[in-house]
Amino acid sequence: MEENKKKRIFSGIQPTNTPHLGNYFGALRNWYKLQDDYECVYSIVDLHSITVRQDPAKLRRQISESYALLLAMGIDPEKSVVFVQGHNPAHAQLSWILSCYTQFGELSRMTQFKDKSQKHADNINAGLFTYPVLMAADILLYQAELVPVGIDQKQHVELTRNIAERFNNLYGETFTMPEPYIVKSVQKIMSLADPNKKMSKSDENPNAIVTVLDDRDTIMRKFKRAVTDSGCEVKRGEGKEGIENLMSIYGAVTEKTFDEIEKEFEGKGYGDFKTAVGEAVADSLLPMQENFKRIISDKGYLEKCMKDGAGKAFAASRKTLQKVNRKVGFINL
Ligand code: ATP
Ligand code: LTN
Repeated sequence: MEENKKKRIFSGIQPTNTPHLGNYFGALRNWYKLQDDYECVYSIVDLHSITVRQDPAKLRRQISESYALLLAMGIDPEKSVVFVQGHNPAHAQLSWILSCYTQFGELSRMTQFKDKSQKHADNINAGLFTYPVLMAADILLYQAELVPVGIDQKQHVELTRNIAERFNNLYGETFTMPEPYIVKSVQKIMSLADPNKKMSKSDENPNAIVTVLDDRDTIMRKFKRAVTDSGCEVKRGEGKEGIENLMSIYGAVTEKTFDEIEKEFEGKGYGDFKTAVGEAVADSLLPMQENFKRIISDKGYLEKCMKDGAGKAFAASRKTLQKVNRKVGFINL
């Protein structure tokens, strides 16, 4: 009997800083939810992170912490492949090959490149420019069908599809066509300091971000200070982006709809609402924070998981790399 094969999923997160609520609700929480129904491959993308200057000691710590966080949020290394990108050399190899099938003009149109080269005008390096090709290699190496990401990464997944299609047209069916998997209600969590900007790990203002490791007092303080408007009704509407953002966060935690939230807070002010959001977030993060403390202090376990993950990732990607090598005319030994 034909085995009912599960669809393959790939996603990655940069170990640039502690993940925030945008990363968590927009992407990471879905990684956890998907692992029973899909064959999942999840990566800490260290190679991507050095497109922006990193402090080496801090980066090393962040890689371990990001890895431990994935386990702490319930991603099971026995069920899913969890690995550090740089531990599988196939990513850099395929990335080089695919860069020869990607046009300069295509990469110039990427909004993340445009944003980041403005932000880091003193270091517009070639890696920042070819970043999306490495991301395409990540996805295509594992023949992933779905890529759970926030909406800001949709353009990169579309470029991945273009590269895959071009390669398939030239050499015959080689890569599976990936689709982005974006959860609509939390596709973009905004900064608490400026609700017109996305919450971003690289924001210099610590009050703009709630990280998944912030303690209860910090979470409550940041939500109390969150920028809203001069009104007082907990409702969506013109000029109420700050409140709407808090409603999305509250909805993400409690799984309540906007309408339900508006009803719940009818007749109550912003103060009460902000306290409720803070408490709901702090309560929901607590179990993960406790798991994290346990896992990060067990270096032996972490290293074993990383090693096993790297081995599984290498095994899962080997066939694709060999196929690509053969198609372009290289010799596989
Ligand atoms: P940086 O600011 O350093 O670029 P980032 O905050 O965008 O980092 P990434 O590591 O690039 O974080 O993203 C990890 C995942 O989180 C991606 O799938 C991305 O789409 C998603 N994501 C990032 N920011 C948000 C946000 N504000 N809302 C929803 N999803 C987000
Ligand atoms: N570019 C992504 C991180 C990333 C990724 C990937 C996401 C690297 N490789 C492959 C999905 C699939 C980001 O900045 N969030």
